[in-house]
Amino acid sequence: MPTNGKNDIDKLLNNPKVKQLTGNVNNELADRKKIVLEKCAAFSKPFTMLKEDGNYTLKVEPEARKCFSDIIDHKVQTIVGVDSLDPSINAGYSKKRNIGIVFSGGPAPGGHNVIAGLYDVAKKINPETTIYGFLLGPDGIIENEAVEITADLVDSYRNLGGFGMLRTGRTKIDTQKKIDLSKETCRSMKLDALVIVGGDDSNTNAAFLAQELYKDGIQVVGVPKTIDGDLQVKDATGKVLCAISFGFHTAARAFANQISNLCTDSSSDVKYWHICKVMGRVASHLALEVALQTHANMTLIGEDLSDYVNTDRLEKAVAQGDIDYNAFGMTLRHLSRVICDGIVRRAGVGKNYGVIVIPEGILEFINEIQVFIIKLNTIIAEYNDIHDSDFHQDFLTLKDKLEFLRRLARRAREDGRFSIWNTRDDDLFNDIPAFFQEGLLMERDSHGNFPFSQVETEKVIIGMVKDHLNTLKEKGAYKIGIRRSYYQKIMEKNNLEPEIFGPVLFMHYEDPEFLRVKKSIISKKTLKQELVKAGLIHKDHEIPEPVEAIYKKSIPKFKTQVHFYGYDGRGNDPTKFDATYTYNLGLTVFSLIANGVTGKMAAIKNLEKGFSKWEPIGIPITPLMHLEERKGRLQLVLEKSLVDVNSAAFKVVKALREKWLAADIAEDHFRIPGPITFAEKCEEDMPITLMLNAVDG
Ligand code: FBP
Repeated sequence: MPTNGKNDIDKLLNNPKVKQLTGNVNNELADRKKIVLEKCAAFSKPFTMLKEDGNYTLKVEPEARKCFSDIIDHKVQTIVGVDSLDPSINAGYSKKRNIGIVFSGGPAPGGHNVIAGLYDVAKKINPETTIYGFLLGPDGIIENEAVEITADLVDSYRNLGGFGMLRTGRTKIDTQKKIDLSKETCRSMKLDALVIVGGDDSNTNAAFLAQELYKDGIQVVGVPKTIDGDLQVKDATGKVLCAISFGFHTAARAFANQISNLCTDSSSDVKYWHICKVMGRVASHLALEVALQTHANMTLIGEDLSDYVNTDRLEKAVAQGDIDYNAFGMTLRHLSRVICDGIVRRAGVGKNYGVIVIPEGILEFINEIQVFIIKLNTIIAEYNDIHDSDFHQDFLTLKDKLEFLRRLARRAREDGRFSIWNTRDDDLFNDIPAFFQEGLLMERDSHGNFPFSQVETEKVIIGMVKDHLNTLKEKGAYKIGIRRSYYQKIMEKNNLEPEIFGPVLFMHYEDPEFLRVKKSIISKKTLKQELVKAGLIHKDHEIPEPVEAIYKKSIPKFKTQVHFYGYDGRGNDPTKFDATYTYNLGLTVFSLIANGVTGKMAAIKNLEKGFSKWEPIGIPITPLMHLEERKGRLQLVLEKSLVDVNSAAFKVVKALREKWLAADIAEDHFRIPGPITFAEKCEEDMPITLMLNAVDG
């Protein structure tokens, strides 16, 4: 009987087992959503109050005082739990509210739990309170696009990664028109409070909106989000208020897992160098944490490079009674030499493989590139201002952009006062590869940030590394070390005397472990010359096969695999640390709102000391602001926290750098971080960076 194909497939698809196997939600995910997270001690009480904390010193930038007159003098406040409130206070605390929340900037694991925490407590205090979620980031506020957040919506995203519930965007509310439209939205929705979940730029935006909406009585509270980990808050004396933004731990763990797998693969297959670029637009916190999690062979840290001083150059200049400013900070060329040195040394002990971690924002710390970035930022911003147009629309191709720059260089030649782009800049810029020129000229985001994630940083660096390795190879300085026992075995098997050939072939034949072919032997021809010179073969004879085989084994091939870790880790479900942190941030947000706060960032103090010591606080944003060059102009922004080269975490990585490079006969020292799990006991329950920085002495 002929089978009815459609009926068969329908039957198969309706089979309960097939349905379960092909459903969107697996059991583990379903369980994850149901996990109830611990609350900080302050939230175990029915209500909260705020206590001013006078232990912190905040230094105010005079310009900020002018811009934020109503909120600039706010202080750090600690949230304390209380059993009851005075009825007059309770009326305000527990009133029905409309609260809007928005995600801003790149996604970060844990964002949904901020909403879950806020929703749970707000509804508990007053079930008539409504939480609205603005869609697609700040555009949702400007264009009044919002959804009401319901219990079902919260439950379907609890403990899950991404910002899928509301999605996100990078628009900056920076013009009077956008500010007016945002105010209009808040007023028409009768919002009591607006919550901005974002990084340094978005919290900067939150402060400006807090001031703008102050007279309307609409509160604005920020939440520290960014996988980059560069939103950390210390007071003027260095006391930590917020050790890390949420999302950092998860992203770092996700990157570390992948990179650790590469460590395993590369030390098994022993033929590739894996080049891993990891996100972090400017700061290298993620790379530093990945180094601690994986012990990859080499990890570059941007902040370390700018701290670099070429002492040889400096001493030479000092001896001549001069100062060599080029001795400060690392150049691309020097960086490529440092990488080559590690590769060559590992090859010398037979390890022609390994893993290198490169932070996405590394170029920001290389002087010559930084100069280009600043100059081009200014040029593009000025062009847009003067012409009331868009540089990238007006100059579509790289050729057009280069021609525009050439015209600027010509202008500089004719007009001495015009110095932003001179002939030297133009010549240097024309020396770099086209793909990199294109990268440096890429469109900045609405905050004026350079789009590092879109530039093939690793390609630039590895291109230079490859070139230099080729030079070293030609000079005979890049060779794979041959295990002494292997050499002896091959020679003896072929009835050749290892002790006779050894001193002719190798430079330090006395080395008990690894033998390096002499520098002068860089081809079959030079190999034969050495053998003939030593009288081991006649010039008309062939090189003995095993000798040639040993020589061939010493020739390195630098084979690379390039990886980018960013968006993948950013989309991971949160670690228990991030899930708990963000849920408590949501509770903190409500507490700040219910206690009448505006212009503050919700934060958890003592993150680095473990959950039992976590303390929810409100940090005033405006006293943290400083003036920074953006889009060619000085603007008030929250300062990005870079890796502190004097921190314990960095010092530890620096001290263990040589060990992890493992350019010796020992095994590699790779560390397997283990899977990200919600289980009670996991290997480490917070970023290693935080734990190290909290270690005394
Ligand atoms: P946020 O600071 O907005 O959280 O974003 C950080 C980040 O993930 C960087 O690490 C990366 O450089 C950038 O976003 C990528 O931007 P985009 O998502 O626009 O490609």
